[in-house]
Amino acid sequence: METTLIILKPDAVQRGLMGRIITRFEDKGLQIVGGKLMQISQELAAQHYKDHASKPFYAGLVRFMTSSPVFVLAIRGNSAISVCRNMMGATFGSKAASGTIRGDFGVSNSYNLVHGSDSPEAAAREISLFFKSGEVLEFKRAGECWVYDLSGGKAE
Ligand code: IDP
Ligand code: MG
Repeated sequence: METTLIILKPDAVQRGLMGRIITRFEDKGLQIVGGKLMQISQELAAQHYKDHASKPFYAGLVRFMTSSPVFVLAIRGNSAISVCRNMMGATFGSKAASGTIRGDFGVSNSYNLVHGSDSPEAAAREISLFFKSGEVLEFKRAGECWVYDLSGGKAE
């Protein structure tokens, strides 16, 4: 099982798309194990996007991400990191395939609705940036045995 950090970016919150995007992750069988509406500070944006600091789009990206509230989620599931990245689609809304979140809800290259961790290391780092200890929960879902084949003792 993996847990990944998903951010519904300011455009998703302002456009009233939070529910529809979260529903996609729930429909897939992924488990929401943390969530909150928050305003990202300059410092947090800089830490989160530190690998992009030298990119030409960095200043605009930080301005965008701090411009209005975001909804952050911790999402758990089998291969959750790659499953969520595939559901998000390519970075640019104009290039993202139909059927993906970015492909279905936008055409902008920078206002692309969602962030998702891209590796287990990034997921661990980003979850600890956005959630305090105790805010990401561990709980049994009633329907877990119909989301996964648990007959062999692990989730298949
Ligand atoms: P990702 O979000 O698909 O992982 P990254 O390359 O990590 O894409 O870029 C982080 C974010 O920076 C993107 O989601 C997008 O909002 C923004 N971004 C990336 N490349 C560009 C660009 O060329 N122009 C404008 N914004 C960009
Ligand atoms: Mg990235």
